[in-house]
Amino acid sequence: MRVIRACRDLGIESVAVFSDVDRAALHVREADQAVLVGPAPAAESYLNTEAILNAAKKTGAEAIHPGYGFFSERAAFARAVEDAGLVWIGPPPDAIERMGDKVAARKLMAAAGVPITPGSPGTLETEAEVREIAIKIGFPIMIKAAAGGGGKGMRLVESDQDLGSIVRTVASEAKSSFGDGRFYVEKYLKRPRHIEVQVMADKYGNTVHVFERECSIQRRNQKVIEESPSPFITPEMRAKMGEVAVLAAKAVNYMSAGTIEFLADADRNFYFMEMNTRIQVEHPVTELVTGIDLVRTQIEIAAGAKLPFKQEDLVQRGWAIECRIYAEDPAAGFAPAPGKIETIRFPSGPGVRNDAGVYAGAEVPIFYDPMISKLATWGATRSEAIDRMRRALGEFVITGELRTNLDFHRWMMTQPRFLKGDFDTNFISQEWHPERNGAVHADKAHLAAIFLAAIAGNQSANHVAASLPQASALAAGGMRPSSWRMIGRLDQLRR
Ligand code: MV4
Repeated sequence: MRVIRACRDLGIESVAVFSDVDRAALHVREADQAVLVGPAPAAESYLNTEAILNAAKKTGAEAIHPGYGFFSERAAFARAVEDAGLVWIGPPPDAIERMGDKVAARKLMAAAGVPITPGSPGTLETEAEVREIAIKIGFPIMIKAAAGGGGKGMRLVESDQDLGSIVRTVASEAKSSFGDGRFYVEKYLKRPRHIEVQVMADKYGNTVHVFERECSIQRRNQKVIEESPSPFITPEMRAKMGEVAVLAAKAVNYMSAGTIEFLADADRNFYFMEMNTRIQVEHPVTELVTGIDLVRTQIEIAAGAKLPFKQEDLVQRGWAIECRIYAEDPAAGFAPAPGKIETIRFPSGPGVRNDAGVYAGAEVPIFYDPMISKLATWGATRSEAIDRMRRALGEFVITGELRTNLDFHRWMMTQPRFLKGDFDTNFISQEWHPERNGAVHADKAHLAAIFLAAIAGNQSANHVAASLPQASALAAGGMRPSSWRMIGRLDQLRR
């Protein structure tokens, strides 16, 4: 949907591809043309290079945008696109490949003058080598599988006592999970923040950064809330991070949109973690504070245009926050909870942007990431952006057999530490206790549902429960609808 919109703004026709279960998806309805590429399993459809290239040939498409999903960060696919004589709207395949190898990227970044977490320069083989590094940098340390990434194949070592057994565990797990037993060592950062910098580069060596995004609100290595600016960094740190991000991009002759991810410690030291060689889910917050259309710019750059802005043209204005709205159950460990959407009401109004991929009557399939929408708000200040997010979340209604994380986000927008900007990557695991926070919601929502179901008459209590996110928001202390509003809602339920 995001790419279709950028194309439409540019007067370019779009072709969507879809799998069997996405036949009725919003992007299929909205694109100028749509082509079926195979059955639900991604390997047979969205990751089927031949089917995608055939779809392009059949429709006369001239370029392929990989989005942030299946096609992105796949150097072989990017090469196949270029070999077929099509334009790849993304970074050079070589850059994708070089950043995809975590150890090689770490070495390359160190050589380019980008700060990396203290640790081993390359991969290690033995316990003795690990110990030597550990003595130099001090415990605790992290042992990371070379072929891991995204938090997989990573282990903390608190002291020399556990070192031997953990080295053996990481090596054997890495061998069995990734077919590659190599590992490296880093100093362990205790309460790190995840702060990333957007970069954009054209084919002519012009490279700029488009400031930072604060992405520390995550659970199990999945971002949930992002914002820009970061409430943590100083102007000096911002300037330094931007400068370093441009160095990192230039080191791989980068082109198109990309993101340099950093871990920052409490002392505001920051270290390169990895580069995402794609446009990211959280790009709207950058667009909201800079006024730049990153996706449109990607397309223009791929077509051979010069970067339409210089570093000194770019400024951050105000504050933007994004909540990822998923079909998942926060009370059940955020397990996917997809299904059919019966009715949906999207928030709108001043400062609200909702990039949704669904509509009333659509099904969120179980096969892919169960994302419903990216809800972003803008405000002149951080507190205005948060107030607007609270309002937007209050307006957001989704009914049907699926569950959503809307209540989780409503809870987040009331959290004192979040409101102060005082958080790190451990926030959700430390503060979210579904048996405490989630259960309160469920109980009160359930009571309200039973009450209303009795009056509404012909609908089951469960059905009504799903249709009443406001009831649980009320339980969270967020909203207090008056009696006449409740009566208005009863009228809606009867329809
Ligand atoms: C770390 C770390 C602490 N110290 N490395 C997790 C994802 C992977 N790409 C890197 N990760 C981490 N690496 C050192 N030396 C803590 C994490 C980490 C984390 C990082 C970013 C966002 C969320 C996270 C959640 C848990 C652990």
